Amino acid sequence: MQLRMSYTSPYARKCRMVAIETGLDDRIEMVATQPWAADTDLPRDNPLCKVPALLTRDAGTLYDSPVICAYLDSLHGGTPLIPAEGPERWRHLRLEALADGIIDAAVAIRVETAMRPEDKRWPHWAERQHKAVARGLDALESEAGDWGDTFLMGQIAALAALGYVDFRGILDWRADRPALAAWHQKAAERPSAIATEPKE
Ligand SMILES: N[C@@H](CCC(=O)N[C@@H](CS)C(=O)NCC(=O)O)C(=O)O
Repeated sequence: MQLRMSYTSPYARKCRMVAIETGLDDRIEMVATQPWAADTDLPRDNPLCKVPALLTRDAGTLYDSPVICAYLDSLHGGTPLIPAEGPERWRHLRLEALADGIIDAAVAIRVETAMRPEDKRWPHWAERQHKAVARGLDALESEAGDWGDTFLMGQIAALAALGYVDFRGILDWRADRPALAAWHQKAAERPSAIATEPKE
């Protein structure tokens, strides 16, 4: 399999962490791809021109990150990262959606501040995204105290979201969210987290 990814993308980081946590990383070749490059051939594999995209033998090319994570989770014989059924399944899929939403808002802030020409910026839009990040992190704070050592899909996505918020300096979140900060400090020491830390 080949994963078209970038080393800064939090969405790709979710997939890379899932690959490591499930022992599939040896079967996946990382193909660094810059989706914003003018001459990129990425639309050949993902018409949306976004990373990540996973090229597989049996299922064609897959996107986006929740689909890729679910596919990888179907390939191994260990404990599923997405529980197969019951309330836990929906808890983890909801947590992933929450974390992805935090990432969406953080990426929008990044685009607004680092890429959009200054005369085209819309402060109201940026403020909405900042509020979404803050509320999303508050929601994670309300649950993180119960996570203990559990590290399944919801926690993987949460770690990717927090890592990106830190990497881009979006929000100084720790002081008001002690349970999440304590959880993050420990979870960030996992080999899958260390191996996938965002870098330019
Ligand atoms: N919902 C998608 C989002 C993917 C995404 O937005 N990736 C960013 C990189 S962090 C990208 O490729 N952006 C290029 C663009 O928006 O044109 C997923 O979960 O995979």
